[in-house]
Amino acid sequence: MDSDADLIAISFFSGFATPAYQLAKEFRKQGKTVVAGGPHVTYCKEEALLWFDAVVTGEAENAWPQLLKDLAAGQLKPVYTGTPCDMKDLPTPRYDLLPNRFFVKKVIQATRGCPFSCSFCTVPSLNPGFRLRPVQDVVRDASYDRFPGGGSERSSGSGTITSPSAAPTSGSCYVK
Ligand code: B12
Ligand code: SF4
Repeated sequence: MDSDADLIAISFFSGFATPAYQLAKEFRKQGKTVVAGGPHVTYCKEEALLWFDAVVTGEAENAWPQLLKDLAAGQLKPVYTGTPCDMKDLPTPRYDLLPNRFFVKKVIQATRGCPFSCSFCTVPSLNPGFRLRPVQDVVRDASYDRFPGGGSERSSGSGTITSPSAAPTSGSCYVK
């Protein structure tokens, strides 16, 4: 809980909503501005707003810069509505910032969305359409090796693999 951050941003699945709300409460007690995004917040924003200063629904890429500008101007709004983003030129994540307790640090995103529409699944509405990142961007992310100590984090190549020709499966399409 010790942090000198100006802004605390939390991402969580529905199953972790209760501990995420408790975290938000503790950070707000310290006077921090606390915001959230992700699947649960997207579908339960009124509930989340009881605990957070602001929520971002949908995809963050198009909404996050405005949130930061508003925060800097002291004009944070309660809700920012993200829209499906262009998958070209997404920056490489700062994998090196993840703490060592992460089992696999280098999780690489190649596609977003899904060509299917299973009724129970968050993906068709949270990440509409089926979008691919340019191959060179994915290769750039895969080549990231700026880990502390100079070594390259070896990952088992986990990722979400979906293609228009794949058969729908129950649950998220995750292949290791
Ligand atoms: C990869 C993945 C995993 C991997 C994670 C590997 C890792 N090291 O990170 C593994 C296999 C471990 C996993 C496990 C589980 N998963 Co999972 N997983 C996914 C998957 C396929 C991709 C998530 C991802 O990283 N996407 C890439 C990022 C960039 O996209 P994103 O998360 O959508 O985030 C965007 C927005 O949501 C938003 N956003 C998200 N967070 C935040 C935070 C802030 C502050 C802001 C502003 C915006 C924001 O901006 C982002 C960029 O646009 C999704 C399905 C999907 N295709 O989205 C399911 C999904 C997230 N998983 C889900 C579930 C249920 C689980 C499990 C609980 C399953 C289980 N019963 O065990 C476990 C929980 C494990 C745990 N302890 O946390 C559900 C969550 C549903 C819900 N209502 O919350 C999803 C949505 C699948 C589904 N369709 O139902 N998962
Ligand atoms: S469960 Fe799998 S196949 Fe069905 S919509 Fe979700 S990601 Fe696509």
